[in-house]
Amino acid sequence: MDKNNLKDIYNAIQNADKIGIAIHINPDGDALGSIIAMMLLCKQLSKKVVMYAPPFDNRSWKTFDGIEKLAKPFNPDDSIELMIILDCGNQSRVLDYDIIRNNVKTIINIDHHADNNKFGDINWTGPFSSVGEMIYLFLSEFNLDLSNEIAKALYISIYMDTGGFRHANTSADTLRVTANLVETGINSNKIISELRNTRTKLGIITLGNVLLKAKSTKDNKIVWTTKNPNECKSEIAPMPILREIKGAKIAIVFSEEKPNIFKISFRSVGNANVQQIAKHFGGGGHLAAAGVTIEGTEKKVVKEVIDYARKSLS
Ligand SMILES: [Mn+2]
Repeated sequence: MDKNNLKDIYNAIQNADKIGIAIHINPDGDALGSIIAMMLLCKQLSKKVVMYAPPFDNRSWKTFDGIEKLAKPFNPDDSIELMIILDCGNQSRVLDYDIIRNNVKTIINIDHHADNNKFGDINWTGPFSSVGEMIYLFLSEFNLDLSNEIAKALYISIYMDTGGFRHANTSADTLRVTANLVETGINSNKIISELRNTRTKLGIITLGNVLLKAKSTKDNKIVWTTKNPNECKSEIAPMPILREIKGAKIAIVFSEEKPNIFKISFRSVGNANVQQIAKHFGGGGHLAAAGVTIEGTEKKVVKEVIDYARKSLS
């Protein structure tokens, strides 16, 4: 780990009076946990902080209740000197990036996506499980206080981005960091329960319908399913179940969010590189988790993507 970047980040924070923190569009658990932890850290250092998040639906993030009111889209009138952008592999992930760039002197990019393009003035990127894990390392490097609130936010970051410590990005270091978080006295069992036990009966039925549509290649190495626009409105996640099909190397969910607009999620089970598949179609992400949005009929989109995924495995 290059500790120079950490020192640069720490100094930039210390030298700024008013700091903005931004996360990606459609924020996930890592983005939300990270922004809260970073906000609390900056406050510890007596900074004025403004959180920026694109408008998002907080239904799946009850545990972050209120953040959608605290965080707002960027406003140049806020006179931010330093913007810390979390969990974004490139500028297109950041709402109003160009306006931010034109109005903020220094941009810090803290991220763990393998394809991060180092868009910041100061960049700290690397193969960490989550930005939450990175913020923990930052905090411990400068002996900042690990409050229960910060520990809880970081725990959620790591838990969500490692799929509950199941994905290949769960390193020994990740678990050591997590152990330190749990040691603060946070109730990890309760946190997990709040995160996971949130299904509705209708959600379960919709999930069942989506799973009924599951298909696979003959060898089961590629498995996929589709969600129609109506099913996309329901908060269901077929991926974790789909990827558990025995022999699966790549799992794909085609979500038709609007007619003929497919948001496609790829997950690798093992060492298949799905980032490269997403990239081929103009998307991006991690080696093991990537995505892209494509326009076209279901038949055409599914065929093109599955054909290419098949080629990538051969
Ligand atoms: Mn992340």
